[in-house]
Amino acid sequence: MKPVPPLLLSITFFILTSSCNSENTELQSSQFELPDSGIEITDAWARPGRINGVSAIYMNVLNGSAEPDTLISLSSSIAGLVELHETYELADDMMGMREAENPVFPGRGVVSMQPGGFHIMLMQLNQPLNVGDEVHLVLKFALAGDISVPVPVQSQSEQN
Ligand SMILES: [Cu+2]
Repeated sequence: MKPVPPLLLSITFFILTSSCNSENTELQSSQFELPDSGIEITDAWARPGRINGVSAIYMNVLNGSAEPDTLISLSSSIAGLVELHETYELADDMMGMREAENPVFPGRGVVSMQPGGFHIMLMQLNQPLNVGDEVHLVLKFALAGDISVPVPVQSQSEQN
């Protein structure tokens, strides 16, 4: 992975610290209705972004299979680079982010991507993302295969 330019980091610090929710990246599966098998995505949304800039996608990933599944790759036609990121605490309440080292989704479990936790990072946007637009994202899992998700662009204030 190439070094992240400082501008990107400063934007992201703003994004990540604007809502801190880092505790519930992995939720009790009893709060969700798991599919009988395979992976289901719910409540996906993307932040607005500028051309050549960055955005982030949040969602719940429900794994209905008894087996853990691994995310192999991510792609979207609107971004040059798409990565699964995790956030971590730097010094003095600053949050950093990095590519998730071990993108495993537990069997019969839910991983909730939310601001301040896991997120799907869109970089090198080739078009602006405005509220009301839709992003098409493809997640490739080792077991579940390709999952194509339409992701609405929303403002943070729509999320409650
Ligand atoms: Cu990120």
